[in-house]
Amino acid sequence: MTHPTPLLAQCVEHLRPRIDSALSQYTDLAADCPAELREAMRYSLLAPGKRIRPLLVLLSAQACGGGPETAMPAACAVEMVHTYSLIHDDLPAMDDDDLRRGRPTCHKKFGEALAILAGDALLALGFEVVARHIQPAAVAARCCAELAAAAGPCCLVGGQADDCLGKLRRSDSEDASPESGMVRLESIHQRKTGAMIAVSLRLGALAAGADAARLASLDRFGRCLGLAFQITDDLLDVRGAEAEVGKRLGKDSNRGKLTFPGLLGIDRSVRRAEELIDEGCDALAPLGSQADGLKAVARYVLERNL
Ligand code: GRG
Repeated sequence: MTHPTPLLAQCVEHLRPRIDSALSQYTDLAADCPAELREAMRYSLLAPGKRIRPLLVLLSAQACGGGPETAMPAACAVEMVHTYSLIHDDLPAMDDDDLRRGRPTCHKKFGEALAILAGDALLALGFEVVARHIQPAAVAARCCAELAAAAGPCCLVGGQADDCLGKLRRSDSEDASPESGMVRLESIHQRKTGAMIAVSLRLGALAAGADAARLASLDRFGRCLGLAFQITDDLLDVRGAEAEVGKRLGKDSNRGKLTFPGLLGIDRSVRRAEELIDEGCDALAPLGSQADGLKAVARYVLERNL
């Protein structure tokens, strides 16, 4: 595995266990929740994910002068919504995957019905956590609205729908120019992957009371990071080590999906991801050294091998 930069290692060592402990507390549900449902939710949520999105929430709050505790409910909510999307994406009706976060997928372990319900429950719980625990109430309402938009029909679910409807097939672009293939690919991924990364940054900033100028810098950073994240995900799909990545690889290229390496080749995809990370880090300049944690995550995204 690539060793993270020392700065990232410090942030992660300090923050990741706190995120995991808060996720565990929020899913330590009352007796009214059926035990099997609780187990399926916690199995997927507490599995060893990278926690990139909650780290972005907390580091974005830090970049805007806020402490981790103010933004922790938003960090957990984003991870719950992300985990719901992974559980549903793995279902037989979607990507039909057996392995996730190095373990059997939720439906392989608990059956399809419980996996669907565990995803539904995590989605609802994420919004409850923001609505109840982000202060003041007006900020909580804004965070709920922004998270709903990022997870909803015009972003995450819409991008997934386009993907399921075959809009990411290579054959669709064979007659078209590589440029139009890139536009389509970037549009789907901006919604499917980018929106949840962008909203993670916005929620951290909102919880810390950031002004419009800081939000705008974080939006520019988020757009670059989201796309670079997807390019590295595509690169891992073609050249990663399955045991390290913890999910089935080669599936996108094998299923004829349009991918960045498929369109640009491996070397140009790597260069494009590097350019995006440089551009994203430049956008953080107005936030000064308080944004160093975010820059470290950006470098990690570039170098990640899981
Ligand atoms: C089912 C509504 C719905 C959406 C599914 C998340 C998703 C949309 C699809 C997953 C497949 C995929 C290729 C997504 C793009 C990149 C991505 C989101 C990877 C998974 O996120 P990581 O790498 O995973 O941050 P961990 O496990 O570390 O959290």
